[in-house]
Amino acid sequence: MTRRTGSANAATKHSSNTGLIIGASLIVLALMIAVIAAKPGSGPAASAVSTPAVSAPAVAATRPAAALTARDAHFDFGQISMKAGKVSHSYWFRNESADPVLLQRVYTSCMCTTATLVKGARTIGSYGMPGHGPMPDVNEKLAPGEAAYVDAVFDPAAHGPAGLGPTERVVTIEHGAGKPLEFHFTANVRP
Ligand SMILES: [Cu+2]
Repeated sequence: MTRRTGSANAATKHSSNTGLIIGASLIVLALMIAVIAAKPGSGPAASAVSTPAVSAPAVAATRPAAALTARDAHFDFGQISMKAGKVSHSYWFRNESADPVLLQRVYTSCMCTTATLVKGARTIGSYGMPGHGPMPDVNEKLAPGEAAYVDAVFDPAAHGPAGLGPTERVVTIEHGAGKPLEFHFTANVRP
């Protein structure tokens, strides 16, 4: 009984207060509009300065430097022997972009080096130096977030005695999302 009466009184008080609050708010709002209208330049100018300063670094941070990124683009075989035969190294790379990337061509910088593309359970290639035998296009799509690798095989005996000493070779992947990806290796070839 008492609770009901109390709540009824509170409701009555509340509704009468609401009228006062709305009235006061309208006066305050009218004053604010008058102040803003009196200085038309201040409001828009302030927001125009602050908006690019905040949004520009955020956009740059979310955009990756390249769609395809290599885990390690350089490898050193160290000292290797012609007699011991071929050596190989796998270079992993990943599609960091939100779109599929078309892998167009894979080739090497010299006929002593071949490269095989391995994507999932599939082995594609191998590919050699342009101008040395047939060079079919790869035409494989790498899905967003998907990783693959190229297996580079170097034959230190391919050049005979002329191939002794320090050497460097490159495996290149041309793709549809910017600068070609390059994988380098070095070796010091001994007899
Ligand atoms: Cu060579």
